[in-house]
Amino acid sequence: MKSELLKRYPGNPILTHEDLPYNVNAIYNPGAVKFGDKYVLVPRVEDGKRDNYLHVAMSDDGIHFKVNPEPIEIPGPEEELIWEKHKYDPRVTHLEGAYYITYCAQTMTETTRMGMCRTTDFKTFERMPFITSPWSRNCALFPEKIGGRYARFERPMSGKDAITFLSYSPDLIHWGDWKPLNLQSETWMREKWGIGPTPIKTDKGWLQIIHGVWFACNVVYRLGAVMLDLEDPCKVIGQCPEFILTPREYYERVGEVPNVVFSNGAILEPCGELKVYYGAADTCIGLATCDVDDLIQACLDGIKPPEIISY
Ligand code: M1P
Repeated sequence: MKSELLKRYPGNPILTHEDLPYNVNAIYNPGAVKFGDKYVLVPRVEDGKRDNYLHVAMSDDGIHFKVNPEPIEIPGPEEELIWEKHKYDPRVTHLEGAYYITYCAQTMTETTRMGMCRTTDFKTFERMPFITSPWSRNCALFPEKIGGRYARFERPMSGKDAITFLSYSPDLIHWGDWKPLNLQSETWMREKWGIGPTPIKTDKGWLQIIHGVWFACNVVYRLGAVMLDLEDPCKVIGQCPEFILTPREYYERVGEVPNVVFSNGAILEPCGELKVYYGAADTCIGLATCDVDDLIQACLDGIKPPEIISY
């Protein structure tokens, strides 16, 4: 590759703390989805106390967004709400006519598990049961059933066992039949990696954007991509060997957590343009795009089984 596949929107960052009418530390890591003719982002917003909330931001063109000043409310009983002092890293999936948001639900003492809610209008949100036990994060729901069951990816929080698993459910509540997703992770993503946005269906397979972490003297988060089998998404059919976006710009290098590009939201346009929304330095939101066919080809031309190491 001559350069990274994702190209930044020249007007980046597209959202910053200045886009909210009160004191906000950071706005970043948005889920993204098309809602009729509107573009919706669901960003993570850290207020002036560093408490984390999800908001809704809407746009007509996928570039200029207006953020609702009020955070998303997901009503529920007190014994459930104590599990989510903070909500962050949402993925939005359009599934069977509704929009599902999976998010990290974190207590005051930093125990994290996956929460989920459902909406049809991005105004009211219906709480669903927690869908993982504690210490799970990076959960993305597939936009359709696979083999008659709902499917998702998720990953334990960190450490050497931070392996991404695929699991299935008959009802979006009870999950099982876990299978590991094995990638070649020796180089730029050798420390750990995780699922990015909701998997994107293409006629050649599921396109999955991921983030990968390198740790030497400091941590660097980059973006990558893989192609997965349509019927068995644990089967990797190609992996782009190089990262597709790395922190280079000032707003990606400097911020709350320096040297981070992290994506949990992307939208594929009918013309084939892929819009990837990403958190930059855990501080603001950037947009980068590419032709989806170039990305798919880079995966299919890249690392293929059996070069992919199994656990
Ligand atoms: O600070 C970088 C990222 O760290 C976490 O990601 P992961 O769980 O994959 O290590 C998340 O807190 C994420 O929000 C953050 O951008």
